[in-house]
Order: sequence, then structure tokens, then C-alpha cells
Amino acid sequence: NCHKQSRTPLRCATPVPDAVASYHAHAVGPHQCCSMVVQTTAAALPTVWSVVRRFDNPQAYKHFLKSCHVIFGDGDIGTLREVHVVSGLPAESSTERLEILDDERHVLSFSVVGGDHRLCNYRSVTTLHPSPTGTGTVVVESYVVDIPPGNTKEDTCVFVDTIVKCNLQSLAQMSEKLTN
Ligand code: A9S
Repeated sequence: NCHKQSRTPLRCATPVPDAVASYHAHAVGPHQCCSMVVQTTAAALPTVWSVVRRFDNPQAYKHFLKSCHVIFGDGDIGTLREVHVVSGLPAESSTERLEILDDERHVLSFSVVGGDHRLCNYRSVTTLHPSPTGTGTVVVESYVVDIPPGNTKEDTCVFVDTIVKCNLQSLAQMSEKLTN
């Protein structure tokens, strides 16, 4: 039972390259929180992107997911997927809409539009950047989400940051194996 949030002009701070900074500048409502996770990997950007861009196959690196079915669309913006979650989390399933898929700028964004879980109005943006050291890739993922009733902003960010960190660590590991 998610409600539409009225968005205030508050913005999430964004220490990322200028070209993609606007993608990570979320409008954050009064009962929402936002955060960002950065992960570096030795894997080449095209390799990492080949994993990230597969909106139909998030369970390849998101180990909290046990299955994913595309329920509408063919990979373009607006495609809907339904993911099912492994046991042990306060969630069963999530319905997610592809919002941005930019193969030139390496940007993927999806929003949560339904399902059986507590993360109402979740939206994330993932961008890839060539590492400033010359080899490897920097992955930046930011999100905004409603603070569930009974939780604090801090709780919510710790919970979601933990999931996103696990996902990005697993993405890095997987991409490094594909590179070698
Ligand atoms: O899938 C992601 O990229 C990120 C997150 C935070 C996903 C969260 C989740 O899918 C669960 C893992 C099931 C946890 C949702 C939407 C709700 C949860 O409670």
C-alpha cells in the first residue's frame, strides 16, 4: 500500500562526475531517505555494463533474488519485471519498472511499482565510470525510498545500503571473473 510522495526541493548530495551527477540528484520527500554506494572493480567497464544492463536477469549478481520474470515489455524503457526474494528477508516479491537504460552513458535506473515488501517508492540509479587510475571501473548506485512506518531514516538507510553493498560486491566479483 504505497502512497504517492509529495516531493520537496530537497536534494541528495552527489559526489560523482559532472556528466552523470544529475542522474543521482534525487528529489527526496519528507518521509523518504536517500543514499549512495560506490564500488570499485578491476573489471573493464564493458564487462560490468554487460551484467548491469540485463534488466531481465538481476539475479545473476543480486543474491537476495531467487527468480525474475519479465511481465511486460522487451527490455525497453517501461519494461516490468517481477522478482522473487530468497527466504529470510522481510519481503516476498517486488515488481520493478525499467526507467533508464543508456548504453552510451552507462546508466540504468529502475523503480519499484508493486510487490510484497516494505520498500515503497524505491528508485535507484546505477552508473558506471572508467576508474580514474586507468584500469577498472567505478560503480555508483544511489537510491531514494520511503521510510517505512515504524522505522527511522537511519534504520532504512542501513537496511538498503547493506543490500546494495552486497549486490555491488557480487557484481564486482562476477565481472572480474568474466574479465579473466
Ligand atoms: O534490488 C536492488 O537493486 C536493491 C534493493 C534494495 C532491493 C530490495 C528488495 O528487492 C529486497 C531485496 C526484496 C528487500 C526489495 C524491493 C525489498 C526488500 O525488502
